Amino acid sequence: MGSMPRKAVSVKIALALAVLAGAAALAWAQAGGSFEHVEVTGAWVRPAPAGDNSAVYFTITNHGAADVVLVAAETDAARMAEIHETVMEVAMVDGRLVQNMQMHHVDSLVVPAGESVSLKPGGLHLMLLGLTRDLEIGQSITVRISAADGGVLELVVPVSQGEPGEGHDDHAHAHAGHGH
Ligand SMILES: [Cu+2]
Repeated sequence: MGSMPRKAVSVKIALALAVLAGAAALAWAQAGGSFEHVEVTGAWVRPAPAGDNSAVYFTITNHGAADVVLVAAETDAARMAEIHETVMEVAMVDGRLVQNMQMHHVDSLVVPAGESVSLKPGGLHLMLLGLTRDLEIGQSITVRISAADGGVLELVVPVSQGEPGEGHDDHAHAHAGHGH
C-alpha cells in the first residue's frame, strides 16, 4: 500500500527534470579531444514518430586554435545518424526547369578554428534514420558526435519545433504535451 502515490510523485519529478533539460536547451556530459574548446548552442531535434526519419540542428562554435573535423554521429533514438547537406538542384524536366531539394551525405564537416557552423533546416543537418521511438515535444535525445582525432561530444537535445528561444515557447508545448 502507498506505493502508488509514491510512484506518481517520482514520475512527476522525472517530467519536471525533462522539461528543465529542454529549457536548458543543451548540456554535454562529455567533451574530449578536439571538442574541448567547442561550444554548441540552439540544439533541437524535430518531432517524428518511430520508424520515420528526423533531423538534429545546432550551431557549433570552435573557440580553439585547431580545426575540428566531425566525422560520425550516433544517437539513442535512431538506427543511424548521418551528417547531411540539403542543396537546391535545378534540373530540366520535359523542357521545364524544376527545382529539387536533394540531400547529400557529408563524410566530414570541418568547423574551422575560431569559426561557427550552423546546422539548420534547408542546409546542413544531422539526419536521424529510422527512429527507434516516437520523438515528442518535451522529450530529449542523446546524440554522440565523433571528431577525426577521436574526441567524442555528447549532447542532450530537446525535441522541439524550432530553435529554443526563437519565438517558440517550448515550456508551454512541453506542458501541453503531458497534460492528458
Ligand atoms: Cu538528410
